[in-house]
Amino acid sequence: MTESGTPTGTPDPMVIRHLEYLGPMATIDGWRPEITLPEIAFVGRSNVGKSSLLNKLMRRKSFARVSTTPGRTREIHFFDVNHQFVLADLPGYGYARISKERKAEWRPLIEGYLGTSPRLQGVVQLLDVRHDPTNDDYVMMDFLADVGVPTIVAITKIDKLKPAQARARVEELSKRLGLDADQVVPFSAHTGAGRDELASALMQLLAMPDWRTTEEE
Ligand SMILES: Nc1nc2c(ncn2[C@@H]2O[C@H](COP(=O)(O)OP(=O)(O)OP(=O)(O)O)[C@@H](O)[C@H]2O)c(=O)[nH]1
Ligand SMILES: [Mg+2]
Repeated sequence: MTESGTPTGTPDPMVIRHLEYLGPMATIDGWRPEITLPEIAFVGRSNVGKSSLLNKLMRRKSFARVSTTPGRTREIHFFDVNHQFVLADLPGYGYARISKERKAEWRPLIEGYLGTSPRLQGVVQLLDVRHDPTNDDYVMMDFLADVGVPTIVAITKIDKLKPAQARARVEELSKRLGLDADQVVPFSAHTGAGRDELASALMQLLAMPDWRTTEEE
Protein backbone atom coordinates (compact mmCIF):
# COMPACT_ATOMS: atom_id res chain seq x y z
CA MET A 1 0.00 0.00 0.00
CA THR A 2 1.14 3.52 -0.68
CA GLU A 3 0.76 6.33 1.83
CA SER A 4 -2.57 7.27 0.28
CA GLY A 5 -3.99 3.83 0.88
CA THR A 6 -3.77 2.75 -2.75
CA PRO A 7 -2.59 -0.80 -3.33
CA THR A 8 0.77 -0.53 -5.09
CA GLY A 9 0.34 -0.61 -8.84
CA THR A 10 -3.18 0.85 -8.87
CA PRO A 11 -3.15 3.96 -11.03
CA ASP A 12 -3.83 7.28 -9.34
CA PRO A 13 -7.37 8.29 -10.41
CA MET A 14 -6.32 11.96 -10.44
CA VAL A 15 -2.67 12.67 -11.18
CA ILE A 16 -2.07 16.38 -10.58
CA ARG A 17 -0.11 17.63 -13.56
CA HIS A 18 -1.14 21.25 -13.40
CA LEU A 19 -2.40 23.28 -10.45
CA GLU A 20 -2.82 27.00 -10.76
CA TYR A 21 -4.36 29.59 -8.47
CA LEU A 22 -6.77 31.73 -10.46
CA GLY A 23 -7.82 34.25 -7.82
CA PRO A 24 -10.43 35.12 -5.21
CA MET A 25 -14.09 36.07 -5.51
CA ALA A 26 -15.12 38.36 -2.67
CA THR A 27 -18.68 39.33 -3.58
CA ILE A 28 -21.33 37.77 -5.75
CA ASP A 29 -21.00 40.47 -8.42
CA GLY A 30 -17.23 40.74 -7.99
CA TRP A 31 -14.41 39.16 -9.99
CA ARG A 32 -14.59 35.47 -10.82
CA PRO A 33 -12.60 33.42 -13.30
CA GLU A 34 -13.83 33.20 -16.84
CA ILE A 35 -16.11 30.18 -17.06
CA THR A 36 -14.50 27.75 -19.46
CA LEU A 37 -14.33 24.55 -17.37
CA PRO A 38 -16.71 22.65 -15.10
CA GLU A 39 -16.41 23.63 -11.44
CA ILE A 40 -16.40 21.58 -8.28
CA ALA A 41 -16.99 23.40 -4.99
CA PHE A 42 -15.82 22.37 -1.52
CA VAL A 43 -17.92 23.45 1.44
CA GLY A 44 -17.89 22.78 5.16
CA ARG A 45 -18.03 24.20 8.62
CA SER A 46 -14.94 26.07 9.67
CA ASN A 47 -12.28 23.77 11.18
CA VAL A 48 -13.81 20.66 9.57
CA GLY A 49 -10.45 19.95 7.88
CA LYS A 50 -11.13 21.37 4.41
CA SER A 51 -7.68 22.86 3.78
CA SER A 52 -6.03 19.65 4.98
CA LEU A 53 -8.27 17.55 2.73
CA LEU A 54 -7.53 19.75 -0.29
CA ASN A 55 -3.78 19.52 0.32
CA LYS A 56 -3.99 15.74 0.47
CA LEU A 57 -6.22 15.56 -2.59
CA MET A 58 -3.81 17.74 -4.60
CA ARG A 59 -0.75 16.05 -3.10
CA ARG A 60 0.65 19.41 -2.08
CA LYS A 61 1.92 20.30 1.37
CA SER A 62 0.55 23.81 1.50
CA PHE A 63 -1.74 24.31 -1.43
CA ALA A 64 -4.56 25.41 0.86
CA ARG A 65 -3.43 27.01 4.08
CA VAL A 66 -4.14 24.93 7.18
CA SER A 67 -5.21 27.65 9.50
CA THR A 68 -4.45 28.20 13.12
CA THR A 69 -7.15 30.87 13.23
CA PRO A 70 -10.44 29.32 12.14
CA GLY A 71 -12.86 31.33 10.07
CA ARG A 72 -10.30 33.59 8.42
CA THR A 73 -11.09 32.89 4.78
CA ARG A 74 -13.82 35.14 3.47
CA GLU A 75 -13.47 34.71 -0.25
CA ILE A 76 -14.05 31.88 -2.69
CA HIS A 77 -10.66 30.78 -4.01
CA PHE A 78 -10.48 29.27 -7.50
CA PHE A 79 -7.87 26.87 -8.85
CA ASP A 80 -7.37 25.34 -12.26
CA VAL A 81 -6.72 21.61 -11.86
CA ASN A 82 -5.09 19.95 -14.89
CA HIS A 83 -7.03 22.32 -17.19
CA GLN A 84 -9.78 19.78 -16.50
CA PHE A 85 -11.88 21.51 -13.87
CA VAL A 86 -11.96 24.53 -11.61
CA LEU A 87 -11.83 23.83 -7.90
CA ALA A 88 -13.74 26.39 -5.83
CA ASP A 89 -12.72 26.54 -2.18
CA LEU A 90 -15.58 28.22 -0.33
CA PRO A 91 -15.21 29.98 3.03
CA GLY A 92 -15.84 27.79 6.08
CA TYR A 93 -19.19 28.60 7.64
CA GLY A 94 -20.59 28.56 11.13
CA TYR A 95 -17.56 29.37 13.18
CA ALA A 96 -18.90 30.37 16.57
CA ARG A 97 -16.59 33.31 17.16
CA ILE A 98 -17.50 35.08 13.95
CA SER A 99 -20.05 37.82 14.57
CA LYS A 100 -23.58 37.58 13.20
CA GLU A 101 -22.86 40.43 10.76
CA ARG A 102 -19.89 38.54 9.35
CA LYS A 103 -22.02 35.45 8.82
CA ALA A 104 -24.67 37.54 7.12
CA GLU A 105 -21.93 38.82 4.78
CA TRP A 106 -20.95 35.28 3.79
CA ARG A 107 -24.29 33.69 3.09
CA PRO A 108 -25.08 35.70 -0.03
CA LEU A 109 -21.63 34.86 -1.42
CA ILE A 110 -21.76 31.13 -0.68
CA GLU A 111 -25.39 30.65 -1.64
CA GLY A 112 -25.21 33.07 -4.55
CA TYR A 113 -22.24 31.23 -6.02
CA LEU A 114 -23.72 27.76 -5.51
CA GLY A 115 -27.14 28.76 -6.78
CA THR A 116 -26.08 30.56 -9.93
CA SER A 117 -22.75 29.21 -11.15
CA PRO A 118 -23.48 28.05 -14.71
CA ARG A 119 -20.82 25.33 -14.88
CA LEU A 120 -21.07 23.99 -11.31
CA GLN A 121 -20.75 20.25 -11.81
CA GLY A 122 -20.78 19.08 -8.20
CA VAL A 123 -20.21 19.92 -4.56
CA VAL A 124 -18.14 18.17 -1.91
CA GLN A 125 -19.62 18.78 1.53
CA LEU A 126 -17.34 17.99 4.47
CA LEU A 127 -18.47 16.67 7.86
CA ASP A 128 -16.33 15.81 10.88
CA VAL A 129 -16.71 12.12 11.84
CA ARG A 130 -16.79 12.98 15.54
CA HIS A 131 -19.55 15.55 15.48
CA ASP A 132 -23.21 15.47 14.65
CA PRO A 133 -24.08 17.83 11.81
CA THR A 134 -24.70 21.36 13.10
CA ASN A 135 -27.66 23.51 12.21
CA ASP A 136 -25.43 25.26 9.65
CA ASP A 137 -24.57 21.88 8.10
CA TYR A 138 -28.26 21.08 7.72
CA VAL A 139 -28.95 24.52 6.22
CA MET A 140 -26.17 23.89 3.69
CA MET A 141 -27.34 20.37 2.84
CA ASP A 142 -30.96 21.52 2.41
CA PHE A 143 -29.76 24.33 0.21
CA LEU A 144 -27.72 21.95 -1.97
CA ALA A 145 -30.69 19.59 -2.22
CA ASP A 146 -32.91 22.51 -3.33
CA VAL A 147 -30.39 23.56 -5.96
CA GLY A 148 -30.27 19.93 -7.09
CA VAL A 149 -26.52 19.80 -7.66
CA PRO A 150 -24.84 16.36 -7.28
CA THR A 151 -23.18 16.21 -3.87
CA ILE A 152 -20.47 14.05 -2.34
CA VAL A 153 -20.06 13.97 1.43
CA ALA A 154 -16.50 13.60 2.72
CA ILE A 155 -16.38 12.52 6.35
CA THR A 156 -13.16 13.95 7.75
CA LYS A 157 -10.68 13.12 10.50
CA ILE A 158 -11.53 9.39 10.65
CA ASP A 159 -8.07 8.73 12.16
CA LYS A 160 -9.36 10.38 15.33
CA LEU A 161 -11.52 7.29 16.04
CA LYS A 162 -10.69 3.61 16.18
CA PRO A 163 -11.40 2.01 12.76
CA ALA A 164 -14.52 0.13 13.93
CA GLN A 165 -15.85 3.24 15.66
CA ALA A 166 -15.18 5.35 12.57
CA ARG A 167 -17.02 2.83 10.37
CA ALA A 168 -20.00 2.85 12.72
CA ARG A 169 -20.10 6.67 12.75
CA VAL A 170 -19.88 6.85 8.94
CA GLU A 171 -22.79 4.42 8.72
CA GLU A 172 -24.80 6.34 11.29
CA LEU A 173 -24.20 9.70 9.61
CA SER A 174 -25.05 8.28 6.18
CA LYS A 175 -28.28 6.79 7.49
CA ARG A 176 -29.28 9.92 9.33
CA LEU A 177 -28.65 12.10 6.28
CA GLY A 178 -30.18 9.63 3.81
CA LEU A 179 -26.98 9.32 1.76
CA ASP A 180 -26.18 6.52 -0.68
CA ALA A 181 -22.96 4.63 -0.01
CA ASP A 182 -21.45 5.92 -3.28
CA GLN A 183 -22.00 9.51 -2.16
CA VAL A 184 -19.96 9.11 1.04
CA VAL A 185 -16.17 9.13 1.31
CA PRO A 186 -14.54 8.52 4.72
CA PHE A 187 -11.34 10.58 4.77
CA SER A 188 -8.23 11.27 6.81
CA ALA A 189 -5.76 13.98 5.87
CA HIS A 190 -3.34 12.47 8.37
CA THR A 191 -3.21 8.92 7.00
CA GLY A 192 -4.31 9.69 3.44
CA ALA A 193 -7.24 7.27 3.71
CA GLY A 194 -9.97 8.12 1.24
CA ARG A 195 -7.75 10.30 -0.99
CA ASP A 196 -8.02 8.09 -4.05
CA GLU A 197 -11.68 7.28 -3.40
CA LEU A 198 -12.44 11.01 -3.33
CA ALA A 199 -10.33 11.63 -6.46
CA SER A 200 -12.20 8.85 -8.21
CA ALA A 201 -15.61 10.21 -7.08
CA LEU A 202 -14.62 13.61 -8.54
CA MET A 203 -13.69 12.00 -11.85
CA GLN A 204 -17.11 10.33 -11.91
CA LEU A 205 -18.81 13.65 -11.16
CA LEU A 206 -16.94 15.28 -14.02
CA ALA A 207 -18.00 12.50 -16.40
CA MET A 208 -21.69 13.02 -15.62
CA PRO A 209 -23.95 14.93 -18.03
CA ASP A 210 -24.81 18.47 -16.94
CA TRP A 211 -27.40 18.06 -14.17
CA ARG A 212 -29.07 21.37 -15.02
CA THR A 213 -29.94 20.38 -18.58
CA THR A 214 -30.82 16.74 -17.77
CA GLU A 215 -33.27 17.97 -15.13
CA GLU A 216 -35.19 20.09 -17.62
CA GLU A 217 -35.67 17.27 -20.12
N1 LIG B 1 -6.38 14.09 13.24
C1 LIG B 1 -6.71 14.81 12.19
N2 LIG B 1 -6.70 16.15 12.27
C2 LIG B 1 -7.03 16.87 11.17
C3 LIG B 1 -7.41 16.24 9.96
N3 LIG B 1 -7.70 17.20 9.05
C4 LIG B 1 -7.50 18.38 9.68
N4 LIG B 1 -7.10 18.19 10.96
C5 LIG B 1 -6.79 19.26 11.93
O1 LIG B 1 -7.95 20.07 12.11
C6 LIG B 1 -7.59 21.46 12.21
C7 LIG B 1 -8.29 22.27 11.13
O2 LIG B 1 -7.80 21.85 9.88
P1 LIG B 1 -7.95 22.75 8.56
O3 LIG B 1 -7.57 21.87 7.43
O4 LIG B 1 -7.26 24.06 8.70
O5 LIG B 1 -9.53 22.97 8.56
P2 LIG B 1 -10.40 24.02 7.70
O6 LIG B 1 -11.72 23.39 7.54
O7 LIG B 1 -9.66 24.40 6.46
O8 LIG B 1 -10.48 25.25 8.70
P3 LIG B 1 -10.74 26.82 8.37
O9 LIG B 1 -10.09 27.14 7.05
O10 LIG B 1 -10.13 27.53 9.50
O11 LIG B 1 -12.22 27.00 8.32
C8 LIG B 1 -6.07 21.52 12.11
O12 LIG B 1 -5.55 21.53 13.40
C9 LIG B 1 -5.72 20.21 11.39
O13 LIG B 1 -4.43 19.73 11.70
C10 LIG B 1 -7.40 14.78 9.91
O14 LIG B 1 -7.71 14.13 8.90
N5 LIG B 1 -7.04 14.14 11.05
MG1 LIG C 1 -9.19 26.23 5.61
